[in-house]
Amino acid sequence: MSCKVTRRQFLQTASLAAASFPLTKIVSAETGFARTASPPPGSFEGTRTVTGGVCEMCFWRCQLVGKIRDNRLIKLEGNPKSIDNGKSICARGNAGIKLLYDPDRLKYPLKNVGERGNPQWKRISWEEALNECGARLKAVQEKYGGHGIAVFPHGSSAKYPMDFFERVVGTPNISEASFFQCRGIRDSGYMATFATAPDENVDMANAKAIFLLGCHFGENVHVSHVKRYLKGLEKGAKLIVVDPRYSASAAKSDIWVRIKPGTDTAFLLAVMNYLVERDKFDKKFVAAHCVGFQQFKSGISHASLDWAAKICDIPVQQIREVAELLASNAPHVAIHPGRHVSWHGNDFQRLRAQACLTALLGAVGVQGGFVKPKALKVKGISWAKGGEGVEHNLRLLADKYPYSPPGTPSELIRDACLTGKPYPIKACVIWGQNPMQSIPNQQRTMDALKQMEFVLCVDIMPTDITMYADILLPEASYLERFDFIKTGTQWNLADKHQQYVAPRMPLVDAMFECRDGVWITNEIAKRMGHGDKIPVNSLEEKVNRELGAVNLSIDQLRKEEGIHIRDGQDPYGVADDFEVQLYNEDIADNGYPGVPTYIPVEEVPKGFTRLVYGRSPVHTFNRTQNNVWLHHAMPVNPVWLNDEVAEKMGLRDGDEVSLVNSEDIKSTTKTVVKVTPGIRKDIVYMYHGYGSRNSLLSVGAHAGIDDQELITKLAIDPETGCHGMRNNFVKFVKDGKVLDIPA
Ligand SMILES: Nc1nc2c(c(=O)[nH]1)N[C@H]1C(S)=C(S)[C@@H](COP(=O)(O)OP(=O)(O)OC[C@H]3O[C@@H](n4cnc5c(=O)[nH]c(N)nc54)[C@H](O)[C@@H]3O)O[C@H]1N2
Ligand SMILES: Nc1nc2c(c(=O)[nH]1)N[C@H]1C(S)=C(S)[C@@H](COP(=O)(O)OP(=O)(O)OC[C@H]3O[C@@H](n4cnc5c(=O)[nH]c(N)nc54)[C@H](O)[C@@H]3O)O[C@H]1N2
Ligand code: SF4
Ligand SMILES: [Mo]
Repeated sequence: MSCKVTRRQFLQTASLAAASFPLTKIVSAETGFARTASPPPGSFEGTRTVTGGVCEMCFWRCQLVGKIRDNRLIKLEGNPKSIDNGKSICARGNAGIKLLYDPDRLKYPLKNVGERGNPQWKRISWEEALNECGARLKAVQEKYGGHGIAVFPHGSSAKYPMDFFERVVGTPNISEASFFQCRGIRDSGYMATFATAPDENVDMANAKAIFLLGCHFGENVHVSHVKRYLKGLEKGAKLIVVDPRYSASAAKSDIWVRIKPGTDTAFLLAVMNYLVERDKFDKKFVAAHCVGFQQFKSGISHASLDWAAKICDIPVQQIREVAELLASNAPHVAIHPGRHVSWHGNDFQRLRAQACLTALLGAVGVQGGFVKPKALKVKGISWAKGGEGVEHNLRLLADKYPYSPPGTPSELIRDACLTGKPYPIKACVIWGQNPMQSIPNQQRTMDALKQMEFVLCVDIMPTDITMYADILLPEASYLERFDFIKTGTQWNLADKHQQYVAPRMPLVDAMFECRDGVWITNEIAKRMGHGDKIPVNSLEEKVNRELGAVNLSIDQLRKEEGIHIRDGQDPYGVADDFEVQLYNEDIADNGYPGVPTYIPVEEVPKGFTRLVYGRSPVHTFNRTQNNVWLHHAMPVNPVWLNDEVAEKMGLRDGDEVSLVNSEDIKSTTKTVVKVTPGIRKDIVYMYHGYGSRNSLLSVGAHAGIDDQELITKLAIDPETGCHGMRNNFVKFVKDGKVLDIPA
């Protein structure tokens, strides 16, 4: 397959859908907002441009400008000054307008006068809401201690409240989705190998070969990252994609390895063993930087091509081809570390193997390889430390998960909630996370929430999780608030290395009664008796003081169109003391394999198929489901089914189905079948984030199937405590009849 793709053609795929939806118009009785599905008017006459926006439709934080007419934001664009995303933003970034003016947004504080999970909302004043939050959180703290509270944060605005609960209230039960269901294992796996976390800064733009394990760029979209990938392809890099599905990246690949899910570590071990046995590894790099080579070599010596081919269900020849292609392009190979890596509960070992492969190829600190470009550090101002300390940390108490990412594994928190051991957890603060859809086994989440004495949610939309709040507070959206200071680097410009600083500045004033997170946290802190410890009085002051520490200010940034650019440093080169633990003694001492090891995952039971999920190119998880532009681009999440299997089952493209899993949990909503040769016969695939159950979402509710509803079997990664989510098995239900999946 060729990889002759231009950047334009590629970005078209993502933007096409967003541009071609039908015209519909719904007017909300409550706000009078028109919900038009039409694109913004083509002419921007009479608009003024506001700079300083930073997108948070996802967490890549592209820099934005907004076009404003009649006090209304009518268009978002990439900030032309940006050396990161440039003028480009993705379909989701564009559609931020429709989040801002979504009639269903949370507008004022609400109190649940019904039940958790089946709420009835009563509008209350901020004063009443904050008094209740303060009093009830304080009561739980007094009765159970700081560790009687759990926090589920996500996103830039959640850091300040998270620090308050951790450092001042003494809450060790903090679980971020980005760590325990996303990329935490990657960071831990690389830390245990390279002593540094990878970021995604692998130098794809300058690589001769790019190796993607499960990453599917084009569906997974982070603008500047995708640009680096495309730049590499345009310059002729070979592309290897390991994926059970013919993904957007597989479609551009030179080698597509249609691997059996869960077996990637076996594949990596065989590639590495082949390189070692044939002396095709970087001996100089290994001698200079790697420890434990002999143990490593003997530890992987069983991994023959035949052994792996059988386990991975792929041709022997293909593994050899991959190894040869990597070796012949080394060291300029980009072994991508991945991002969502919580797959099967055997993931830490796979991430270690990926890091080891990178080292064997000497692909560190070189063009095309693993690099660590240095961005300017802007230190955040936050609460001073001084809570109860770590002795109550669940993770430490249980003496479990020595390689856990920062925070506490979500499962340990739910265990404590449900058993009261080692201590009860009786209040919960959920801020920018939707644990209903981000954490597997929804029943356990519901049960954990139901036993709480108090649940606070701070969000911008009504979602599946907000239905469990006692008090629900409306935060200002990312277009209406100061916030996070984004820093980064650009090292692909011809001989020029640059870095930038871009604080989030509001493009419009906050609407309704929405308030920012610093204000909300401070007001709660005062009412919990911690007013004396407040580190900063407003979000604007916080950002201004943080900028001050690097000789900048909000005023200065306004003059600089929202982005300050400085000279950067050459990211290439390897420090003399950079050390790679091919064999990690500490891991072995903790009772886990010290050499990367393949651990088999549960096989698909007869009559079922494995449920696999991933990113939709036009949505971010669940958070964008009510966005009318994005909804029109992809209203449901079709379930991909292999064509031969479909034929045997009598299913046709577009058939309406629901799914039932091997624990007899049935999806509460339906979707359609997508029949395709581009998927293995032993899996089905769907986009994550659909199937919201909150009826207040007038666009997104009940559209498509929520994959998380069907992910009930837990697979905990033994080294890290993170959740593996791809060991669940389903059957189809059509017209009320359960259909077995043929062998
Ligand atoms: N089954 C399954 N589970 C997964 C994944 C998967 O693919 N499949 N993906 C995993 C990954 S990679 C990740 S990163 C996580 C994502 O997990 P989450 O970040 O929890 O994802 P969302 O479901 O989008 O929920 C986000 C919540 O934050 C709210 N929100 C959005 N913006 C703001 C804001 O500015 N302020 C506040 N206060 N709230 C806001 C949204 O309305 C929503 O309620 O999920 C993980 N879990
Ligand atoms: N459009 C869009 N882009 C996003 C996001 C978004 O919500 N929307 N979210 C961002 C975030 S927070 C994250 S973490 C990243 C996630 O993006 P990725 O890290 O790319 O993760 P997923 O989307 O979960 O990846 C799913 C891919 O893995 C393949 N796969 C499934 N099982 C296996 C297996 O066992 N082995 C192999 N080799 N492959 C397998 C699937 O077929 C699919 O192609 O995307 C980021 N970018
Ligand atoms: S990748 Fe898209 S959604 Fe994410 S920050 Fe950039 S423009 Fe926004
Ligand atoms: Mo993620």
